Amino acid sequence: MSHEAHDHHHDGRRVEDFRLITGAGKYASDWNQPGQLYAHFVRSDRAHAEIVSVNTKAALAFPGVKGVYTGEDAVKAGYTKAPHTMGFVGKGGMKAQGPDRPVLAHGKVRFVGEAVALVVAETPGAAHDAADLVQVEYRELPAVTDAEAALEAGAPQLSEQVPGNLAWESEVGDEKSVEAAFAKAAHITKAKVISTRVTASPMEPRSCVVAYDAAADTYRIHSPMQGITTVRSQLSAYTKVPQEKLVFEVGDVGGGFGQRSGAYPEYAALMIAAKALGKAVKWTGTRTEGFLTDTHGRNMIAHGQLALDKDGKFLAMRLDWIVDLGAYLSPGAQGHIRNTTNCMTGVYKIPALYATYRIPITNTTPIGAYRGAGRPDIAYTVERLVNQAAAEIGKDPAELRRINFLQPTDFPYKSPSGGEYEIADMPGVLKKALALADWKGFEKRREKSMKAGKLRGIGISTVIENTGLGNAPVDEVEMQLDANGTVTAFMVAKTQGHGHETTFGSIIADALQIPLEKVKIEQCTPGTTLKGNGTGGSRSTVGAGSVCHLASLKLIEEGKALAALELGVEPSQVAYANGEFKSDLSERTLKLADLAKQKAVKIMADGKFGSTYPNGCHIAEVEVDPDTGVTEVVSYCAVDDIGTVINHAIVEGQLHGGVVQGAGQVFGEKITYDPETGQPLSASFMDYYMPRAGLIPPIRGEEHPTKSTVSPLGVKGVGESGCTASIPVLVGAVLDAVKPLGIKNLDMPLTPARVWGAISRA
Ligand code: MCN
Repeated sequence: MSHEAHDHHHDGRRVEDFRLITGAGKYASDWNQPGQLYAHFVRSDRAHAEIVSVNTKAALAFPGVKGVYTGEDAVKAGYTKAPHTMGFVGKGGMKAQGPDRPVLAHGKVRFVGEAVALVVAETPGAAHDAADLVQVEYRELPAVTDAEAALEAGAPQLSEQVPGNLAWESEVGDEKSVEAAFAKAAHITKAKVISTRVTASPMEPRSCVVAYDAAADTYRIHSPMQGITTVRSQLSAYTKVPQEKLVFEVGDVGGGFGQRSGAYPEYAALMIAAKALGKAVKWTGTRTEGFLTDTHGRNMIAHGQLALDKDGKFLAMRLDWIVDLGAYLSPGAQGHIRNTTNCMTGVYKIPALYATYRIPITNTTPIGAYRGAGRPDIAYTVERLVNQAAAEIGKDPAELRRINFLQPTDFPYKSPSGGEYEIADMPGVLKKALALADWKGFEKRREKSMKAGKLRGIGISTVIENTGLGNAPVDEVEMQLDANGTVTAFMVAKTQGHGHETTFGSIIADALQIPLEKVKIEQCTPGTTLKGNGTGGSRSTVGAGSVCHLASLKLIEEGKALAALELGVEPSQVAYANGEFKSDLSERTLKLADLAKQKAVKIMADGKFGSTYPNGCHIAEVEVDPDTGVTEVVSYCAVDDIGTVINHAIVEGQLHGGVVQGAGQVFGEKITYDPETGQPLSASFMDYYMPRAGLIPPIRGEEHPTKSTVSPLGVKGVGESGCTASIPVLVGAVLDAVKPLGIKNLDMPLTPARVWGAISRA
């Protein structure tokens, strides 16, 4: 995507990068408090067990140790109910029910890695060594780590609060009309689609420093997070400490990907210790702790059915979902339901829909938001069904899509599952993508690959996703104009590497027609009372970004009023351009800075926007080596509609990152548990795959914007688009490559061993 920067005041390069790549960033573990102590967590090495006793004597006697805290301390503090956001009403009025989660395990451990005790000492080494001396006696219980197994009769029962291990059950759509449509279908496609359990692996491990101020009875908390508001309200719900007593400090964040959006129990445990010891307590998580305890993502199983008429028109879809949320309902769990439901019928006209959901609990790490949070899972399911249907009825998958697309005239469109798509042009997106990828020339390329001994396949996905909507009542931006002409915008969204300083800065610089250097973005200032959503759900640009625009317009209006006073004219007689106020009735011009000479000019703006629906068509080609099962992605094309683009380079980066993150899941990433013992078998990068730079060739991309009607800037989100589209397209390409061998189904991860195994059997 080579484009000029949207903003003509700078070259489009990210303004934060110099700081970040020269080591001048400040991440959670760079925060230190005078006299701080160091924490180490004792973690469960059992998947499911009763805690018979926790003996802390030897640990307490270890030199340098200041305190050891256990589940009893957590229960005494009343820190026992982890918040979760599964507020939807399910089948028969059912409310989601999970086991209570004490901050430190009490009575029982429910997954390997669960924190059982907290050791605090003068040095990190002493805390670590002493932690080894904490003796936990367990009575082991049978564990279940597989979602389907957990729901079977006779499965180990994990919680009295959750009969049959079923935390929630629900349905959407109209069962009767779906039955009727299936009864008259000319063809029915059935598939079991598994979106594997993965983890986000941000560069910065989870870490936290908590200081307690006894005089003010406040906690100061440093931690990597995706925004203050969610974490603050959740931690307050967990601990019953009022929100205004929790002051968060967050500097740079080394990646979040959804995993840094919620309040983790460790933070509350550190609060207990900081208060008891009267000293700041610092914990820096290790990578393995991350694998074990940072919320995992995806982990859904869908039994899908698609009914088609004789011409290939879609009649109805049926889905049976199992969404395993792990040992406890995590704060971010709701997204998995909301986002899968919202775009359940994808970009297609599917008149009848019926879906059932079941959420089991298992002895595994809790599941939370992970880049897409349900959006890639539903897109993968629908696209697998569409591709398989095309193969079964012998139709070109692009053509099958074209005849079933929602048409531009169908928008705004209300989907059978309640999504309200604003605008899209799927036929236009498809046409561009087919041309870009030279879809028609594929057979020739396939033959050429065949001559070289390779199986070539092509994949296509056409997807849509909901972005923008958040739980906060409004997104607020406070704007301050200073005497040196600097405009600072304050908000509670939080960049984790996305480049908000550049994009939000340029939204303001554009509206005010001033250089980007004159704009400062301040996110999540400690103690802020601003309302707004954190960064997640690809909502920041639609939300906070749009309000940056509105705030700038408001500043101009406010400025006109102030300038009018100075110039002795009416505000309506003042014009604004390029940082200057002028009036035909006055010789003088006033600069923005002049308005703030006496005191800073401050304004507040807010906005509440609905969901926006970015969409796109990705096409990829792969070559599979039948002798080794190794897949090479040889071409990747992406046409995306994300509405107005603020910064092309950043958007390209977001898409690229998302595509590769999806590719990671497709080709190797998978969290695995031993089914017998419930032990995780992938708790380090020795046994968990990471996509490398060479996995995806340079992406050939084009934009196909339809302006969002939801945001005053016309923007749609982009942060999750890449992985939503790339998972189905890459799996589809591999399946297409092995199709001539009669292989119809392969589940992720498509490792060389798995692909080779399937080829050998075929
Ligand atoms: N942008 C733009 N024009 C648009 C839309 C977006 O220039 N029309 C820019 C934005 O201004 C922003 C970036 O693209 O700089 C992403 O914007 P947006 O789609 O609004 O998403 P958010 O800023 O809300 O980011 C959240 C999203 C999610 S949900 C995950 S998960 C994710 C992702 O972004 N995590 C990331 N991308 C990530 N990128 C990095 N580097 N690190 C993460 O943790």
